[in-house]
Amino acid sequence: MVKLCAPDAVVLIDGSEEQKHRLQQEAIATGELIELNQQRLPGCFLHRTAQDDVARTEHLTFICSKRKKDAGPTNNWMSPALAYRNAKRYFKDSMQGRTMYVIPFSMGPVGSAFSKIGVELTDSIYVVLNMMIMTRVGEEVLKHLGVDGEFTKCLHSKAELDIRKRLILHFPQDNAIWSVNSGYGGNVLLGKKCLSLRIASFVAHKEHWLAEHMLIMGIEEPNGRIQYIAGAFPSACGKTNLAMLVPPEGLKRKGYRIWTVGDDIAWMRVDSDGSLWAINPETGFFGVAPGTNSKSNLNMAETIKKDTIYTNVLLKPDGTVWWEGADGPMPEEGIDWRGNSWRPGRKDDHGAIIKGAHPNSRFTTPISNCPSASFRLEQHHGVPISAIIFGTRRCHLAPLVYESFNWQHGVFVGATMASELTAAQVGKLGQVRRDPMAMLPFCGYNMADYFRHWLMMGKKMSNPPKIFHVNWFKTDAHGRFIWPGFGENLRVLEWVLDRCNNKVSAQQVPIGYIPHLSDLDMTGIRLEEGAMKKLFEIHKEAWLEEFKGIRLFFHMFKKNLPEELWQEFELLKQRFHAYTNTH
Ligand code: OXD
Ligand code: MN
Repeated sequence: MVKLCAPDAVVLIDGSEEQKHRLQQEAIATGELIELNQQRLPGCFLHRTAQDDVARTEHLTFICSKRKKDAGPTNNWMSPALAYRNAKRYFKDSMQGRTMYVIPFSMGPVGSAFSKIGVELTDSIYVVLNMMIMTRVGEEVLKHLGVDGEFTKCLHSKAELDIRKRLILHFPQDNAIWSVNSGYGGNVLLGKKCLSLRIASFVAHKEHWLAEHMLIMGIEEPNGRIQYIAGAFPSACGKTNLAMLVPPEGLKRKGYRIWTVGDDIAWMRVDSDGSLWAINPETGFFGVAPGTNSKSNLNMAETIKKDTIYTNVLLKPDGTVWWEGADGPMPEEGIDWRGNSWRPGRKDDHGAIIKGAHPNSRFTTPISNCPSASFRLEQHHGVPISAIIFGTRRCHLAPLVYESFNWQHGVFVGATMASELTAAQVGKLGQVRRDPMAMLPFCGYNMADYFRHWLMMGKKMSNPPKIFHVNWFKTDAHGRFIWPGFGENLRVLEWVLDRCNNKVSAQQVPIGYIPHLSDLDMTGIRLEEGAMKKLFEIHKEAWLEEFKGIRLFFHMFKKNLPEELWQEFELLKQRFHAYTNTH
């Protein structure tokens, strides 16, 4: 790789504080990082990306399996030979005048049976410093790897940061990832989406475990019992907030405590007790800044006060940072994410208000700083999962919560997940996008095989987690959210755990089990008249309409779709056939 990229120097990242400090100073000197006010935000820095390099570029992301059908109909595919050839052109001499950093990293506690090792080569100090927050990095990893250990070979170069030459390539058969011409986290912190989801899902299929786009949280009752939930939600649907939820006033008397294990990725294995156990392979959060404040997420607001790298937020004159929806008043001036001088209310040439922070501006921050961080983060065997929840964003269709009938039906629920696009995404507002298990952009192999793998995993467990579906986003006739969300979501999780613990019965409807309303603790919360009824309405016509989308989606996989999913679809249709709108 040195021969290909031709760096001036090669530096091995040892994971030491001294080296980190040196790199921070170097990045400040080159302008890659801006040092923030160290009294107010100790250990914090700001970074700005190129203006066309602010989010994951799914259309430039490829699964380069030998056969196209192994990537499946939902992934972009390129043959390995062509992908290597194309990318080599961009990597050629790309590090001239730069240093190549060699980052040995472990996803998961070093030495755990869950964990996987990667080595990322990069010409970006920003990447090095972010990887030091997000993963376990350095000599300890190399020692564990030994001279002949298996590792994912990750190559990254900023090259020219040219979007026309950007490629994010995954070679599952070679256990390799090549990323070029980007500096955006999701494209370049190769331990995250690229290794821990796309490559890991491929490996997990072979090795009989699950690599999922899921948060992991523990809910502790006053008697000290902690139960863990894993939850898959599409990007930007509140996974991070849920993972570190603060119990609402009305439930305070019950003395719950929430433990955050992870906010984005879960690796799960069947243990000898027949249950599913999970680790979060990461050690940091790469969270969305806008909307984060001490009301929406108190634990995160505390976490990001130190040791944090901010990307594309507004810089205030006092050397602190701000974003739309941050705590405190809107600043009177600042430098926006593009590096331009900014004042509130200023408009661009099209008459749109210029934002201080990019809507996808981020912070990279260590989990260990989080007040709700689980004490089991370093435990090699992970935590046992009692329930899996699949969450979507639907204005009308899905009720606040329902439980699947069994594992196979739960897999169908996950496989048919879909969300309505929001203003933050490209596409028609309200348009539905299928996002099975929230893995559409992250599954490293054919999704039909992935569904089959999920079905098979259910058969391996004598005590599988129960599978639920939630939707925090139902709206009323005026387009307002009916459910307040945030901490109040604990009321729903409480019911989920009551079901896992066989404490309450439920009502059967065609899509699954929904709560008896009296089983949801609504102490201290007042919703509008009829709100609860609306939250649990099952609209036959709307579901019949939904079936068209499901059928189209399933047909994409042709004969490869597991028969069990067609069966579940049939059963669902039959249950609706016998159903009249009673709710
Ligand atoms: C993320 C994402 O950044 O899902 O976590 O896009
Ligand atoms: Mn994510």
